[in-house]
Amino acid sequence: MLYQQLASSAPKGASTPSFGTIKRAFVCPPFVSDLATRNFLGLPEIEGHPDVTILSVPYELTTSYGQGTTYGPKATITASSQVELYDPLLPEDLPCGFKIKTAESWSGEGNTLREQLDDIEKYLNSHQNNSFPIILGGEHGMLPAIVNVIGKKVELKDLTIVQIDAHADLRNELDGDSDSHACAARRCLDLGVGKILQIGIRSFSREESEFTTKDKRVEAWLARDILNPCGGEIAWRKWLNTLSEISGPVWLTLDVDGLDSVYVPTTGTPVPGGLAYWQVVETIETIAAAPNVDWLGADVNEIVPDQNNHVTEFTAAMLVTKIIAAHLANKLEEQA
Ligand SMILES: [Mn+2]
Repeated sequence: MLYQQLASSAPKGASTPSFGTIKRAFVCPPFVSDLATRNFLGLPEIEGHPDVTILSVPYELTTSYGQGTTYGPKATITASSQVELYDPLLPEDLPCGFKIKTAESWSGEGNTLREQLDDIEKYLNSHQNNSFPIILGGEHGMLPAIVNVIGKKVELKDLTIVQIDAHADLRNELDGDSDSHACAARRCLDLGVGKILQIGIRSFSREESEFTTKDKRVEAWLARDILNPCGGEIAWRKWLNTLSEISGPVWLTLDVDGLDSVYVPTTGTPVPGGLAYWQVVETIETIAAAPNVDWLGADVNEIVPDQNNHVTEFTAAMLVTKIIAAHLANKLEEQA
């Protein structure tokens, strides 16, 4: 798809993507088939009830630095056509006898931030069908809309959100805006979420640091502690143990900037000193394998493609594939 076409399909209010002189646009590689840009992993269309649904929310209004997350979902789906269908967790290649559906993208209705978040909620509600949802973003500001939808299924006080992120996203407001992506986790607590476990955090304000210390609903695992050459491994094992011991419903929110900027060079706010790719994989696999967890789904957000560097969307596509494989491995175990 041409950059111009994508720009015209961008949500109202999203500004022209720019990052210094680099154009933040997604230009489809020339040899990619139509199916590859439409369906995750380039899989054929399915009939009947899906086991996994890939949803696209190209939402961007409050990104504070680099822009272009609005092109993230499409770029991730296209990149996924190059991801291997083999995963060691599964006895057969993906889709491993299951049905994976890539839904039509959210179209960006609404003139204000609030209206757009309400419209995202409507879109997510229209795809509530007992399949496992994976939501591609778009910016992290969509998280409270997702939580509102989850709140229709489970008591939010019982919900644990596992947040992979460079930022705490616990500000009460940013630039006078309480719906900013920088406030996403704080708004989830306001909605009644019982627990937020954060990993990879390394960029936060004094206000956020004090909030985390005071509010027992938030546990922040700082990147500096888990990656420390002295004792980092011990902290990392504690993190994995904490995940294994979660009981009840879990939602995974994966802001790709939680990974080190090497893996996500074009995300909105790339931050050095972050998680390794394999640490994110291990986090996903540990949530999936936790004996008392009811894993409800995941969102993978802040994906910003670039014309000259496809690493960010490939990282996202591979992690989404891992989420699918880990979920389906669980399903197979339940069926056994
Ligand atoms: Mn975030």
